[in-house]
Amino acid sequence: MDDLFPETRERLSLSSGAVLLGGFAQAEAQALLHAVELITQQAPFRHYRVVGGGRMAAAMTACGEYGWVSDEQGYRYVRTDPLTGRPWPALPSLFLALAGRAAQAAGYAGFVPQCGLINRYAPGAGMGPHQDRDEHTMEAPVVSVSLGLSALFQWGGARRQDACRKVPLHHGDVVVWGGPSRSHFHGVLPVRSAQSGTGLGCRYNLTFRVVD
Ligand code: MD3
Ligand code: FE
Repeated sequence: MDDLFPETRERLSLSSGAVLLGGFAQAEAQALLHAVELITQQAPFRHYRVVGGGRMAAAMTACGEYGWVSDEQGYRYVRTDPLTGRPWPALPSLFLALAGRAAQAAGYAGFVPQCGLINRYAPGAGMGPHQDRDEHTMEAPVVSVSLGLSALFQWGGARRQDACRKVPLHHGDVVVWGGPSRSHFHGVLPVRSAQSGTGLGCRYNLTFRVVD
């Protein structure tokens, strides 16, 4: 999955409000990963249970005013990390600034996230098609940043049965999901190793969200 023509990926409108900013976070990638490392010292990665049994293939943690969790009460945003009983670590200013700049570049001014959700995919891990609708407001876009191993993102439509398009996401890519795209189905095919030249053994995805 080498990126032979990165210039053609610089800015790509996926559909109805979603904009791929290829390599937008590349220059900051190491700093972002360092910030992730610091966050996970306070709020370690964990595998949540999924409704219906089993556990999520991606390990997760969060920072900011809210974190997303899955427990016996279902999927929801909470202010306290259930693993530690402490508030989630603060959103680093690096995250806030990047999310704001990316949203701005995609046409969404004044984006101030309340949650930075961090997903870690070991080789073989993916995420089945789903909608993100646990936030109490769907007005704001979601900003996502891909780091480490590449992945094939599955981009669907407003209905589960709508056709999916496969979009490769590479180290440093940022996607802003606003407007109608905000409620579209999406997923991640199982990540394969040996897809990246970053030297990282996993894929990391940061998503920045407004919750309420
Ligand atoms: C489109 N994460 O955390 S990021 C998730 O790569 C999630 O870890 C995937 O789906 C990942 O919920 C995909 C891209 C993404 C994130 C949120 C969205 C696309 C989205 C919300 C609405 C529409
Ligand atoms: Fe999602």
